[in-house]
Amino acid sequence: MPAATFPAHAKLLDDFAARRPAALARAISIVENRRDGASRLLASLHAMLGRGRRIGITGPPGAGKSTLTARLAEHYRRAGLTVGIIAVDPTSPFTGGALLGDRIRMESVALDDGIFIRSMATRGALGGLAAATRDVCDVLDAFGFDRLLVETVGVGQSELDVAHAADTSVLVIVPESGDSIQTLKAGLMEAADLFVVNKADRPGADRMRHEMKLMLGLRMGQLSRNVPAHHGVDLARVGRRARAERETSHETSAPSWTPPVLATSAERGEGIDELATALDAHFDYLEKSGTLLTRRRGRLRDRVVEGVDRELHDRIWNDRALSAHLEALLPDVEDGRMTPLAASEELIAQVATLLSNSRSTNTESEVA
Ligand SMILES: Nc1nc2c(ncn2[C@@H]2O[C@H](COP(=O)(O)OP(=O)(O)OP(=O)(O)O)[C@@H](O)[C@H]2O)c(=O)[nH]1
Ligand SMILES: [Mg+2]
Repeated sequence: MPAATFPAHAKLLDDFAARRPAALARAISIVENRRDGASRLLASLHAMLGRGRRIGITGPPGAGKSTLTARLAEHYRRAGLTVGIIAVDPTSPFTGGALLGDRIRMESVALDDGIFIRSMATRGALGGLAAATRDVCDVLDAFGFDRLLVETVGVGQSELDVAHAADTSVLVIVPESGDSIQTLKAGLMEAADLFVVNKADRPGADRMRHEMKLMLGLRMGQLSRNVPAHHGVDLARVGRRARAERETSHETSAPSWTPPVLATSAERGEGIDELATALDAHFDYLEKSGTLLTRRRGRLRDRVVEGVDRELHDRIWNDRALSAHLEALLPDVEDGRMTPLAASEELIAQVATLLSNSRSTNTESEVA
């Protein structure tokens, strides 16, 4: 089914195609706030996706993620690349930190339309933030940004979701992170492709880096057998990682990736070139190993499933007869004459009829 353009968006899409910054900002607002036509707007942009490299930058509060992101953005701008930045639920506002606050504005990059920055607040709904972030990322990608940097604070499930939406995930820690490293959500460690010990100008950075490598080796070492050494940026053998759930296994001749542990001092701008080189090397690995395709396909699969779940849920629970049936069954469930499961089954039997009758009645509504 071709995506019908929301009439009000015809001009917006023209302006967007002409790369007008105002159109970008408007498209993002529509998508982020799930305004009318948001799904169709995204659908119109779908064919333009896939150019931008998505880089997730996550880590504990105050680790210097924004500063690092700003430095990386500067690096990319110097290389002639455009950069879209999304800061998810920052504890300190993006503009308040070193980013774009002073330094970048000083260098008049703020007026540079090769950089776009958006801060996003946490959505109420579970999983909503990750979805909104991904959609805004799509808009930036469609607009043509070469690099998409997504900063998330914290080390919990929503960060994990955001990490999974990136091509490359960077976990930023600081020399003081010591104990908190032990409590990092296990999945976050496995989801990270690169580790950065920032604030390397502070004491303990080398030790932290060493411990990090050691821990990676422990966690991933046993998975490393028969995997050839990576020729890239990593200087140490820190063990191999498996992403069984995200990637297919490759023959031993396929390129492999050892997550490097880098050191940066974002404030001083040290280690940024090395980080950018490591990011390039990782993307190179993703392409050559076929992992980019499997990762992106996995993300698309998730979205299709999500769409089915949402659509089914809406169709079912928007049906008055079904809701009435549910209410009618409740007294029996209350009195113990019927189990909740039996009631569910009775409703499901009705859902089957409902779905076969309601086919194609929804083409005019918001279907992603
Ligand atoms: N010493 C030192 N301080 C740094 C470095 N990088 C950042 N900082 C400082 O650390 C503080 C936090 O930096 P941010 O970049 O805002 O950190 P963040 O991780 O984005 O913070 P949240 O988004 O609030 O979680 C600021 O005062 C920075 O100036 C560094 O390399 N060395
Ligand atoms: Mg920040």
